[in-house]
Amino acid sequence: MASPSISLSFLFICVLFLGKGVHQLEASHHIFARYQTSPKIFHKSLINQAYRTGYHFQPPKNWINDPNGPMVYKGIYHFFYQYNPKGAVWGNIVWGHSTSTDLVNWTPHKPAIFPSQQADIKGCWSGSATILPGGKPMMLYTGVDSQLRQVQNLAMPKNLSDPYLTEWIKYRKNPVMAPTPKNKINASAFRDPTTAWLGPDKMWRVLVGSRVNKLGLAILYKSKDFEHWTLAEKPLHSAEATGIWECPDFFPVKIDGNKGLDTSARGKKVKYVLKNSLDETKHDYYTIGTYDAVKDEYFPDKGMIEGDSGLRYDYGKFYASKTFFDSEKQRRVLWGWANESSNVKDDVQKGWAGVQAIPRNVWLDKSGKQLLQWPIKEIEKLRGNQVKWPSKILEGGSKLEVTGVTAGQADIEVGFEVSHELEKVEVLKEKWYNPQLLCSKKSASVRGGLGPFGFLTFASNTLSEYTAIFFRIYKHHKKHKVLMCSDQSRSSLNKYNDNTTYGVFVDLDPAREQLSLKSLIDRSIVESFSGGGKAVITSRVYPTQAIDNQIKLFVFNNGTSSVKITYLNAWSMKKAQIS
Ligand code: DQQ
Repeated sequence: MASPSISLSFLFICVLFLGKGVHQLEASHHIFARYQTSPKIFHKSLINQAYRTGYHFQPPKNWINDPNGPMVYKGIYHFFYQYNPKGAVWGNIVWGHSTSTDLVNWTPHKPAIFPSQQADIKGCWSGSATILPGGKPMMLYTGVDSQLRQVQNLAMPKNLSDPYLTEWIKYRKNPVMAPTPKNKINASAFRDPTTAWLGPDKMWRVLVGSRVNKLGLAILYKSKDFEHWTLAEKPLHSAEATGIWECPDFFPVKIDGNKGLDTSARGKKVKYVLKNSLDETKHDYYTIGTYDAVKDEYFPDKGMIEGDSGLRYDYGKFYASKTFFDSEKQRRVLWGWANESSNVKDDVQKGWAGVQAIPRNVWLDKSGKQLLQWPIKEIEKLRGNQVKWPSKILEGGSKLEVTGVTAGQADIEVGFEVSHELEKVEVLKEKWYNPQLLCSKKSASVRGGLGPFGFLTFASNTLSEYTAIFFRIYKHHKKHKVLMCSDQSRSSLNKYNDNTTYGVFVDLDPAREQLSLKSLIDRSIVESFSGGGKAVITSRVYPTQAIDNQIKLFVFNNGTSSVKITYLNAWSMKKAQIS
């Protein structure tokens, strides 16, 4: 029988030959030609808009997408992002740049990387930072060259004594990785280099996302000096029927505890995470597995699912994410882009599009079967007015308003106990195995045995609008299944938004543990964490009546059984200094 490495390299060579190497932009990078000019809107009117967020990262105006090259340098956090300086739609892409001392408040700088060489003249796309031994940061990023080929380039700070690193220079000999007739890499699907890591042979390794037909690939390159890169014999990993892998991310996690690890860390108590962003569905999925640093192969653990129905960081709007190791606080921090759900015309009119989700700590759950995520601790410094409820019963068919906090800009955490009512749960039928479908059919207004119960966020006075974040409990093969939903069917009376409802089954046992739910609410975004970070759903919503001080927040239970609220803490969230 052929060894796995031989069969994989054979597969790689075969699939490269099958690739067509078309030199054109892929469909997702749609250019809205008539919107590539700055909107004639004054900054002040931009800032006071109802949907502009108060504490989520966004620049003063225009379009943003993927997080790029996050890192910490001399105690300063750097955040770069895909930015269109000319409009509120995708195009003219440069690297915007901001710095921070706390990942909450940000100082904007001029764009760090913009088209200036033959190798990036048609766009400076996504990439990652690597801190070399000795502390020098290096950026590897995708350039779209004069022939519209995607190539990988190198940029470095001009002045290392400036902690804000406002000037960036490019390697004279860019590109450092390119599609050639010999390597047969698909020139329109070759992008988004990861943070590089050092192998046991002291060689750097980096992944670049790609595809051959529908086979997603993490192409591997190696280098001794970070300047000269050689294509490895085979990709680190590939998976059928996933389409192009954008923005791959590959990093080690400890099997015990929530401390982060440097990307080059190895050891017995270490597992690996490979995350890929699927262009076809705009979902970030990941697997957990082992990495053979000698053979340079990654093996997902048994039971891990590749592709769209696999594990996801977020089951809502969250894409092109990237982690970095925060050496100041020994944690791994995840950034992800939450695109708008409004239509292009509305985006152009408001003069901006896209926000970044609140950075999250990520670490391995003690089951070893999934990651956990939690908003970085620093965000709590924006907490203002607090409301605290004693434990209470929430009868079936009732709701309680959470007053005393700014409902449109808040942080709310609740614990629910349901063990006393578990005999009332409904049986999960086979046709409902798809959680997103189940959430959209059984919206918050559909009464169940146990659930729906949770929050009504962005609720209007008359409940003509609300975004419901809730649980429903089912019985399935003698076990319980906990469904978490973000129901957007009633989010806005404006029907021109994408009101997709999201859902996921959360690995919780309601017989033994309480069900926790936390939402970070911020004017047009709600990020909800259940089970201490086991499942996360981010939604973008644009109510027409529930805006500014008209927004209300409720805890509700629309099931026929009661649930017990064991604790409720809510805070108004202050505005962060961002733009
Ligand atoms: N966005 C970038 C690409 C990346 C895509 C272009 C993912 O580098 O593949 O703006 O959103």
